[in-house]
Amino acid sequence: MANHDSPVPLYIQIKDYLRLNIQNGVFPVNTRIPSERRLAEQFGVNRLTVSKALDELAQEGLVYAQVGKGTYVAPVKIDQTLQSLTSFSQDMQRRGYMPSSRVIYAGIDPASPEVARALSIPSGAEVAVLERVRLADGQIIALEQSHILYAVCPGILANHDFSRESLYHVLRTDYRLRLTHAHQTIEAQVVTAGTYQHLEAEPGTPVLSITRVTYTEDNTPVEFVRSAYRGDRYKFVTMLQAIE
Ligand code: 16G
Repeated sequence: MANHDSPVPLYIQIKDYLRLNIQNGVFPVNTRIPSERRLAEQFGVNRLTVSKALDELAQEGLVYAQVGKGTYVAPVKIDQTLQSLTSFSQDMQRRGYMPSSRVIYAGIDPASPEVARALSIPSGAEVAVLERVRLADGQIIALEQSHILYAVCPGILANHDFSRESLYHVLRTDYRLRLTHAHQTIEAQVVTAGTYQHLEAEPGTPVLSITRVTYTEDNTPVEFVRSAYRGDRYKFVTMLQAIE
């Protein structure tokens, strides 16, 4: 039952109750939460109040509605935790810079054993390889070599100009891939002479080497990226939250 005398609005009380139960695992990921009608009865409120609570939880990415079936608990969103899964273009735009790219290589190649392992495909399977120098306001920030599972994006290199277009935008809009999470490692490294040349940086300058495997909603690895960010021009910022 909701506390009708509390200064906390009823829909917030319902939101808090649902959020707590989602966080505690009482309502596990991808299971249905009680119906609007049940919640309205349980809290002694009208269905509009419950519906407002559910709408807001959906906007916050905690639940999603399945038409005709009900409301389900959403998988944990990366951006609710520590970092968001952003593309270079989004990342730069958010920081107020104009992103651009120079394409160094674009081709459909057989996957090397390392790439094949990362993407869980057989060695030699086709991957679209895209190597780009990434710039912000005309300044070189990084060199990136992406390997994308070609089976999920046939024709991608022939139909797009990645010196202008965002890879994630194309994967999301043209190929309808829902890129939801990624596994990323970052380490400080001295890189090859060729990489320094592309970065137009003095050999020995600190570089952040990043590898990322990006997954779609159903956990399919679709992208394996190796990148080198100029340590003097780029830093990673992470928000940390106490575990209660
Ligand atoms: C980011 C990603 C990279 C992705 C690229 C797409 C890291 C370390 N890497 O740079 O995996 O391929 O964005 O950028 O953050 P785009 O959509 O702007 O082409």
